[in-house]
Amino acid sequence: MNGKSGIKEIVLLGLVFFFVGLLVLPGCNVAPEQPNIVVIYMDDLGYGDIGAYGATSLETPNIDKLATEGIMFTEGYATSATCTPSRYGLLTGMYPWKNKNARILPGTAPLIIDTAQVTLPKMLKAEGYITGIVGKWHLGLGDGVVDWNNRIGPGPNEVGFDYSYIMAATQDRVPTVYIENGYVVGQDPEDPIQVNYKENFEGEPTGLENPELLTMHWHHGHNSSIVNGIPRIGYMKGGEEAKWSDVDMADHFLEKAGEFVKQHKDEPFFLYYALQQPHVPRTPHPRFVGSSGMGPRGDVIVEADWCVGQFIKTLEEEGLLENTLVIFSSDNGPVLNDGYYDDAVEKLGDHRPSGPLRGGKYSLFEAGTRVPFVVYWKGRIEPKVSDALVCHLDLLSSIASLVGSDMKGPDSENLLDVFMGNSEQGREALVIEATSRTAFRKGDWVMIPPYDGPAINTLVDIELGNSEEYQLYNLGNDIGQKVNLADKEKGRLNDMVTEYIQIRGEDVAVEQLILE
Ligand code: NG6
Ligand code: CA
Repeated sequence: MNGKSGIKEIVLLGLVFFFVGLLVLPGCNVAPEQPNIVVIYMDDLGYGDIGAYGATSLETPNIDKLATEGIMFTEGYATSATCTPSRYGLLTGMYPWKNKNARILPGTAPLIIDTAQVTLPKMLKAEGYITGIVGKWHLGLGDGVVDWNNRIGPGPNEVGFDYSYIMAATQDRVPTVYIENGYVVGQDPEDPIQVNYKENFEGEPTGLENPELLTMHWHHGHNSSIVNGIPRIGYMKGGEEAKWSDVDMADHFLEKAGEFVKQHKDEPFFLYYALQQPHVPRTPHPRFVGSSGMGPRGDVIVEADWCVGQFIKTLEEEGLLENTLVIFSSDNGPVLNDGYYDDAVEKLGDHRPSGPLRGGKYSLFEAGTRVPFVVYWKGRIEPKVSDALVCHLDLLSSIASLVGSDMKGPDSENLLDVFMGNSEQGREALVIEATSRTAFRKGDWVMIPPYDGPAINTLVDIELGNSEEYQLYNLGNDIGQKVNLADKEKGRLNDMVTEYIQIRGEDVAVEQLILE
């Protein structure tokens, strides 16, 4: 080898080492992996509802195990304090307040995700994953008029799910039937299903007019059609054979989730397992009745915890646990009386579903959106408690980064290092939402702009966060949002309002801008 080519080779070798180094250095692009991905999503489970997050009067050993053996985020947020917008944010990586239709939907609402939009399942499907949803949907179905007796679409299958086994909206809304890949399960052409949210079908009993038929009584709303003795929101006729059994719902979804896993154990899969608990109506299977001593709300949390344990056991038995990234969270904060007399308030004892946080479901205060948020991957993620600021929004871009996709959600930050436990650098800022109102979190501080409307929703007994004044809290030393520092911290307040308006857009600016 002559001198010149020797130098060339050394330079080339150096370059090779440099690029190989880039690949293996922590924080740099690591070769993509394809673990199975499971999102276990609860409905209305509060920050304080599980043992690992501080509950002492409720036992949730299976969820606690995920939290203590995975990363337990103490500052993990849903995008919204109600279901539809929250799930919209999770699946699309886009702030729900950017879509005016992302608000609590009736069972007849059209699909609110654009079929051209990037979604978490679509991104994974493009990377070769089989994708499935089992459980609550609540993002609308169809494009205006739905015939429940034919194929119902567009729906989950048109926004990225290969397989769907869902309830259309909520357990308290009609239609009270399961829908598999767009078809009502057990649909009988001789007994067609009709659904109407405005008026009843002639001769059909209602919760309002037929209290004698009820096994559960309504407190507010929930006085339309009666199914299984439970009055619902909306009217439904027909489909007798197809109607679900409320007390069997948890077992049913668990079985479907398990079937999906077993069927697809040999290929990378994504499963969105969206449990219905502890949303109303709370209908524990008889074997869980009385299990919590707290009435149906506690009982269905114990039931859900059992489901989570069984589901993880299935992953384990199939030899998949070490190759599955599990994310556990809840769509929004807790509520006790959400429209039925079910002893949730009366039997609460000293349990605090919101933990140390103020507010609850529907609220702009912390308990509305700050939720249990756990990331677990056996053998891969080291256990820890993290106080990095993370949001469901971020899962799309972070998981994309894990599997080697360059798709991103519009508002989704790539926090893969945080979710894998290698960094504490979460988001710097986040806009949270509650029933179409928004607030702004930056660092430890949260700013809630003035809103009209009652301070408390007296029906559900939850502080909503409305005030004529700006509110500014330092969550670093005031997690319960007790001291409003808006007057004392004028400079910070101004900065936060300015940044918030930049993110939210000028339409919110006019009434909310502070003028000194
Ligand atoms: C409310 C319902 C409540 C619950 C909620 C949706 C009434 C009076 N209240 O309108 O019971 O169904 O919608 O909850 O009807 S969520 O978790 O799906 O957002
Ligand atoms: Ca919910």
